[in-house]
Amino acid sequence: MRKTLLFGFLLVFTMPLLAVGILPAPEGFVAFISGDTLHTEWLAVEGAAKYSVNVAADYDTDGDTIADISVDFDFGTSDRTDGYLMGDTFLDIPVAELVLWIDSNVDGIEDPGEVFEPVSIKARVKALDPGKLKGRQDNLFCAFDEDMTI
Ligand SMILES: [Ca+2]
Ligand SMILES: [Ca+2]
Repeated sequence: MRKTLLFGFLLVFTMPLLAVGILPAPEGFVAFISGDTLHTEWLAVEGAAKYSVNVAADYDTDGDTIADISVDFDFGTSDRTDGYLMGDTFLDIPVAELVLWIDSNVDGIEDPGEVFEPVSIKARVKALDPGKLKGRQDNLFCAFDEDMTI
């Protein structure tokens, strides 16, 4: 009798945990720059509601041609403004959104020498399925594609 009760207890309280699905990393990820746009696309992940594209951009802020600052950007397909669906498996990111501004004199104005275009970027994507009892969305990213020199 006691064992049965314990089993029932465990079943009820572990069900939400069992329902937590960790989505696999998307496959077939491709990223390339076309004109002023970083184009990314990948294969659909079953169960994914949307996706998050992570871009790591490197900047040369002292003109020695060697990158010295790296900045991470995240772009969600749910934030897209191109009219497509958040579950669609591509995302175009304007390279202009990857510009780094270091306001060195903190005047709120882009002074000469404060604005930097990335010298190289790389990108990756992960699938998301947020919601109640669906757990943390720290799903796996695919591997970074190769560095793209701009
Ligand atoms: Ca440098
Ligand atoms: Ca400034």
